[in-house]
Amino acid sequence: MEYPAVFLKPEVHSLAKKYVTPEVFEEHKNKKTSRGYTLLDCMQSGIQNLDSDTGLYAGDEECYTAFGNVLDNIVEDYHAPYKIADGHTPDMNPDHLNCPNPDPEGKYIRSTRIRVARNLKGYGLAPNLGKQERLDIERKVVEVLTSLTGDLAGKYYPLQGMDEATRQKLVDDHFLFKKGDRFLESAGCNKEWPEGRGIYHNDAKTFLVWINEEDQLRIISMEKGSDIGSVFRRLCKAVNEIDAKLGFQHSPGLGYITSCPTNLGTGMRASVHVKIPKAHAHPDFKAICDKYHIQPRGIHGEHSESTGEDAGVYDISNRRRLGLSEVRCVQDMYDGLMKLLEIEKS
Ligand code: ADP
Ligand code: CIR
Repeated sequence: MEYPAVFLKPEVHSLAKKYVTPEVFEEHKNKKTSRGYTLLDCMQSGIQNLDSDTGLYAGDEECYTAFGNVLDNIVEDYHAPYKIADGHTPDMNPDHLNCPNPDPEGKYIRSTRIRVARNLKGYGLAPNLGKQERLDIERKVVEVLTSLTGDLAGKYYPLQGMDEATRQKLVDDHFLFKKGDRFLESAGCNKEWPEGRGIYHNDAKTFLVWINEEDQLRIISMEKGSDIGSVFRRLCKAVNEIDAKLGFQHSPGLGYITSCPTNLGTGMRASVHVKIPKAHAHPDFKAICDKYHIQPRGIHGEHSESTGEDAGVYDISNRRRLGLSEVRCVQDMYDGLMKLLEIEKS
């Protein structure tokens, strides 16, 4: 096993390159997790995508501890100033949230969405799942989801066999994931696509669960408008019920375990689609986003741009996920959003 020579190219700036030096690689290259995953396997995404920021995915929970301090270093760098020894404490109690509707007249905010990433105990993570394991996970999760009642009651729609028009409409309407991008492809997350993948949702499409995408579960609560409290309350109820029945991979220092180290902790992204052309053009836009720990994206998913009738509409979400509670993640998004709205209005 050779150190990946492409990492020596000056344009590579990933965290994987930073922490897997040739010496570090030499020290850990022959180690394997009990599911057979190596450091080189974890690094494939960064090796095949030289523009990666992180450049590494975990194939199973053990990867986070199997290769000396490599993953700890990456996690602490990305999630600075958090230290794994500090410990991560979850809080999914919606009564602890203080987010009065930021836009009751609906002038700026189109929709609100909060998702968490979760993975089941006893299985590998997406990059290192075999076909049978993936199907087992799908079956178990669907069994639990179809037992939910009230506003969480819904149906499962497997990707396999879904007609193309239905699939495309679900993607265009912001409900469904696309096939994993080149980063996920090289990490191994797209194997045997679309088998074992699918989406569960209620009739109103306000509660959705993606199965076997980048993580085994992406649990999503969303609705039109800006009632963040309502969206969070529904999410908490769903996540707590699913957790009680299935059990999620979790560790005291890393929080909920996810395949991408950037999602560790809460696995949460709380976002609004909000029209803020003026705030976005403001010279301090980036500084404000950094100060309030929020991240802007285009509204068609990560790495998309806002154009046409969507010009000026941005996806604004929390940036921090580890070392703070789920409640605090939503609060981060809210506080940053309020600041951007203040600028937009002035
Ligand atoms: P994530 O990592 O949260 O799943 P993506 O950026 O890939 O993020 O988004 C997934 C899908 O969710 C996309 O179709 C995106 O448009 C949609 N989405 C994200 N936030 C919102 C929101 N606040 N309102 C409506 N749709 C949203
Ligand atoms: C990278 O390393 O740049 C990509 N793998 C993307 C990292 C962001 N995380 C994510 O989308 N889950």
